[in-house]
Amino acid sequence: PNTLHQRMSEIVPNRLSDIRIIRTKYGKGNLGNVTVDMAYGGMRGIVGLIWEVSLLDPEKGITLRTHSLPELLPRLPRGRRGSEPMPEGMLWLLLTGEVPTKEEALGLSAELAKRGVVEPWIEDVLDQCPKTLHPMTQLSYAVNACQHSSKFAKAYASGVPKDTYWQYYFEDCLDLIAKLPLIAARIYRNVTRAEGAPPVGRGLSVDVSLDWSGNFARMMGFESDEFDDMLRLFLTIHCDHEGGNVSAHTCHVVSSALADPYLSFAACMNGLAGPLHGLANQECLLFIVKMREELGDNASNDQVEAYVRAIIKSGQVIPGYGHAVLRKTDPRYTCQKEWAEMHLPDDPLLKLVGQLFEVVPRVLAEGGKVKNPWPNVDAASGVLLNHYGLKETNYYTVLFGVSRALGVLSGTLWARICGLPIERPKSLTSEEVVRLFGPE
Ligand code: FCX
Repeated sequence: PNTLHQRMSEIVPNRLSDIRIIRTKYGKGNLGNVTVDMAYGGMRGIVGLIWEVSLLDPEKGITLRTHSLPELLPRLPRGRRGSEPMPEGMLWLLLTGEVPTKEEALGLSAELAKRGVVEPWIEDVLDQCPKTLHPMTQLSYAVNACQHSSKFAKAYASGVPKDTYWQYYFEDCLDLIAKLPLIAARIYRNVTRAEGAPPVGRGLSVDVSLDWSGNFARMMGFESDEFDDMLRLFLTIHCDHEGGNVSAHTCHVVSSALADPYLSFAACMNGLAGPLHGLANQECLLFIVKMREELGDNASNDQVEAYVRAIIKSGQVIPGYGHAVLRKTDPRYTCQKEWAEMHLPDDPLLKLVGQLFEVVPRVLAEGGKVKNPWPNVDAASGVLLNHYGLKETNYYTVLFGVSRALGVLSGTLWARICGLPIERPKSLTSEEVVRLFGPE
């Protein structure tokens, strides 16, 4: 079968010629007006980015290379073990636009396993982190450190031609994706070790007979096939959500200065660690667990509603609900909820997830302030992880981050393939707004 690099080398020239035609034909097309409110309002609705690998529709949710999630999941190849798609297949799709064959996905899996090594001093650095250092901080720290072996940074410094940049970028992206399970599993083992126990030390390594996700699960210390499948699903569906969200956009802007994939992705992880973005999956499980502690296992919908109203009244948000772009239930929530209903129907936390779905959208919709009252990707994921024994909520965003690497590095690599320039939108001061629009 084709390797990913071979296939990319065939696709890139054709795609670049398509893009040249698109720009010649439509380059002067108008993408909309920008108002002062949009500039103050988090740039909502301003179209200002090209992100080749995915597109978010407010009603239908994410499309990955034109495929909706429910249509794509059954089509992605399964590995030698398990019944859920291999995230490697998603990576192939995002980079090439083509659903890979099973052989191609397995080939990519083997290639990632071969590349999955981390310099020993970086392992030592992680072992020296205090257990109390947030796992996302440790992740960002380790990814930055891996920049030491960036092939792109070295090639750039040696003056390679611009049209070959993407080849080195590609190498770094695959190396980084391959290293992530090892890095993230080490962080997990260190933060969950018993009080007084030594850190992981030597001896954690990738098994070349396992897939990317299987390796990750095994190195974290999880052994069951069902956990492996749940992780495959999690890592496949959290990969990308078009280019303007905080993590993807951060990766894109940092990389536009030709910072290598390690530096760009570490910055992206710092954005994902914000509570309004990726950290919401941690917040979400904490919210559900606390609600259960207060209301018990047989709470009525009326009690759940009163609880939710009190939280909103105190000025807090309901984690797992709302979205900046989506205006319907997130399909990523739906597929996790369906998995949970099939595999853990009696989990008491799942019952609360269902009750929240019955109550929260109606409550949030009152008054019309919240633009999307429906659940997002984070509303169900914590319950799945918790069910299989992954109970350390402050680790959840690391799992999100490992998955996000597939999407943001694919989107960013395509930005380098297209030779997009350094990003530099114009900003204004408030005085300038008055000068432009106000009375003399
Ligand atoms: N609970 C309570 N209030 C909410 C709310 C929620 N879940 N979602 C939005 N609101 C409030 C906002 O706080 C804002 O209030 P303000 O005007 O007093 O500041 C108002 O409704 C309008 O916000 P809206 O335009 O609908 O939403 P934004 O685009 O500003 O923000 C997020 C979108 C996702 C940040 C917001 O809905 C939120 O805070 N949700 C809870 C946190 C969460 O689940 N984040 C994860 C999102 C995502 F899936 C991810 O990135 O991982």
